[in-house]
Amino acid sequence: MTMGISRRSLLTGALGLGAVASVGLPARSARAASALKLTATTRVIEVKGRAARVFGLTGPDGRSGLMLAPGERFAVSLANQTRGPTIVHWHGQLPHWTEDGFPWPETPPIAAGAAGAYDFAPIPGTFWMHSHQDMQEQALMTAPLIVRSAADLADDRQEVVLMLHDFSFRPPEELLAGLLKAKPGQAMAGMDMSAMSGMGMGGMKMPMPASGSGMAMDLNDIDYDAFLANDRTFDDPEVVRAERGGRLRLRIINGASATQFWIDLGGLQGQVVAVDGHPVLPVATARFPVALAQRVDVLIDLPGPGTFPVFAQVEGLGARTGIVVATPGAAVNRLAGVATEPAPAVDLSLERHLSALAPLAPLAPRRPDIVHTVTLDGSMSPYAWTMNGESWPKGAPLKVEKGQRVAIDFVNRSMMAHPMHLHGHAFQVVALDDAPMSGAVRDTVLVPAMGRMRVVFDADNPGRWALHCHNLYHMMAGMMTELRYPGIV
Ligand SMILES: [Cu+2]
Repeated sequence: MTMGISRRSLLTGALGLGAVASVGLPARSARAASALKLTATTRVIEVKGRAARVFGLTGPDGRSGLMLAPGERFAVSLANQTRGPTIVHWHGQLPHWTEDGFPWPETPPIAAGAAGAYDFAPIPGTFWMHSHQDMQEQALMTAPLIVRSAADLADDRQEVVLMLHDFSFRPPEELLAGLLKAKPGQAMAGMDMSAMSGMGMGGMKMPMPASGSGMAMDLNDIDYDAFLANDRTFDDPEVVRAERGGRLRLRIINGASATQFWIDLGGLQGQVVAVDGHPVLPVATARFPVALAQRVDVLIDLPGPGTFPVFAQVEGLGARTGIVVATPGAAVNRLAGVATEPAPAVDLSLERHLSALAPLAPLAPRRPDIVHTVTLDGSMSPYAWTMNGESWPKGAPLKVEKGQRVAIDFVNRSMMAHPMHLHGHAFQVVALDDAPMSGAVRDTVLVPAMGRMRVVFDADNPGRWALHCHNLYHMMAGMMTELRYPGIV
């Protein structure tokens, strides 16, 4: 058995959540002729010893999500086997707007018992899928969407998917209602925290980093019951078996609804090689943040035999989750679900070091044809979040025309960082707080509290596209707008 084959068979055993690549298997070619079946369903998982009924998105092999081979089309039939309507967004992919999985009037949700069809050429990288219907995302209607490239195959690394979630036993509608009940002037810090905790509300404050202003930023709107890595808590983590000296490609997906994490590789060194599916110049790191909806690909070469936990710690808290990588025969001991020190607020410490491998305009920087300024405002009490002063569905769409180079200046005037996501386009980060950079190409960027950020993209995908904060509760409270091309509606 060659090393390559043994890696591939290891891979099959190691992917707890991500769909397994059946690369090289005869089934693959047969599959291309017909759509891959993806099922929106309900399932029961165990969280802290209690059964929890959650949603799921199950691929043709019975695992969560999809993994596509190099060059394979995203030809998918999505069967809705839940009791209500759903619609699933292929986060970061660039399909025709009517296949994006957003509930526009022209693209209504899939009724219970019905199916939707999708067919487009996906871009390679680490992506994910999640419901854009109501608050189904919080109830785990989320899954990995991995599109492998020929280079991935040639690199022959063991693929490990690490998908993060926040979890509450309470229905998300109840959590949102609790937040919306906050009255003006009810400062979160001064509230009876035990009562708030009973309502599932977090709303903690932390001093602004690198600011002598004494201002406090807001974190963690919701007081969650658990944090999951590949659907499991750290009391009972997924154990990924790897060879001694194994070479891994860790695909981290923050699929949480309102929680941002610090990834800590424990004793390992990693190289960040892609964010949001888009390659970057490698950055060596052992600890880095991953904002809501973002993905980070990290190459890790194991130094030898042993047990290697990969921690994901919640910003502002000691709570953590993660997975454990272990070589054959290595003992796996129980790890504490709470770190000794709370993690700081998630920041731009990684973002500042990122540089796209394929920037938008590598040789002749082109000035934007149009600049849209998008102000981000809001507060925890009253719980209201706006873009350009308006709450979705109110507000004027941002207009762009095909062929334009578009800049969006995000101006955050609130005390909370917002992970802003644009559908249907990949943008490049070109300025942080007015300092120019040739940053990462992404689909989701964290705009820091009281910070500014410029992203630029080429308007090449006509349609109606959502632009919103990926904190689910902020989006539900109105932090969403539309990017619209002429002639669509
Ligand atoms: Cu937000």
